[in-house]
Amino acid sequence: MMNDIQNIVILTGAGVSAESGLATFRGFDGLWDGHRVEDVCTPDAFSRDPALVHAFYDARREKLGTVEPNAAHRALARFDAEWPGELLLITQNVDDLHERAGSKRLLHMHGELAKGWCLACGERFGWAGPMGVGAECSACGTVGAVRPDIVWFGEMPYEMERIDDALRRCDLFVSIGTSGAVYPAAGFVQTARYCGASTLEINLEPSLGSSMFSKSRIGKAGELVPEWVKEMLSR
Ligand code: BJW
Repeated sequence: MMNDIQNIVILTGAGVSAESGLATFRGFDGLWDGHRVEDVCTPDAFSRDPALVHAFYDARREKLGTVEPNAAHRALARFDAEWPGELLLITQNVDDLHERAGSKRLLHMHGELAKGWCLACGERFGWAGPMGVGAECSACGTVGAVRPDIVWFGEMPYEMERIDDALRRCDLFVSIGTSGAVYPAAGFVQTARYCGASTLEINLEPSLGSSMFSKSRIGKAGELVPEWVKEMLSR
């Protein structure tokens, strides 16, 4: 690996939270088990059956209150605190385990379970507990127009300009715990590579885009991420 690495972009997916007890999407016993993705994760699905979609996210928000950050989240937070160069941690996860571990240079490209978005006034705000179809907007007071602040299929992920800029400027791109099945995140490795960055994948198994990474470490994030952070901070 290059010795002149300064700017780093890290992408995380559901695999980084698996050892905390949160289900991944596409694994055995995955999150959509029992739900077809088009029944819960699209704007059309929400228009068709808001109660079903709210129930799916309310259950996940409730589960979030019972789990804790794991060794991978903690190591990435330590890395954030100690890495002297530029760093951007992009998570596809809608849980709050990175921030609870202490990560600061973080963005949630697919939204957050702990936020609501009012379709009547456009405001986004923190949300704790169940949302349900009768939720009232804390900004405009409209009842029944609040949806989870989650990026569904067909919607534009958040902060794409900032992400693209960071990918083009980074010296190292690291992907952790993601299957590479969902775009645009699955294409970040190509952008970073094209712009000259080294690329590293850390995953339980080779992802769909594994061949695009210059290096790959296969195993549990809770073991491999603390090792990688230790190596990087002792360079
Ligand atoms: C471990 C581990 C351990 C387990 N340690 N590892 C045709 C071709 C190409 C693209 C498209 C297409 N048709 C439509 C599209 C676009 C579409 C898309 O990608 N569809 C695919 C199905 C093909 N994408 C979109 O619609 C996106 N928007 C968009 O493209 O806008 C237009 C645009 C244009 C130009 C620029 C930019 C944008 C929006 C995507 C929204 C995704 N939303 C979801 C659900 C909402 C959030 C939620 O409910 O939580 O986000 S989908 C779901 O997948 C969720 C995740 O964030 C995302 C990624 O999943 P992830 O994290 O990779 O989880 P898994 O389960 O797949 O993988 C876990 C991995 O961890 C596995 O590999 C395990 O092995 C590993 N693992 N334990 C280490 N202990």
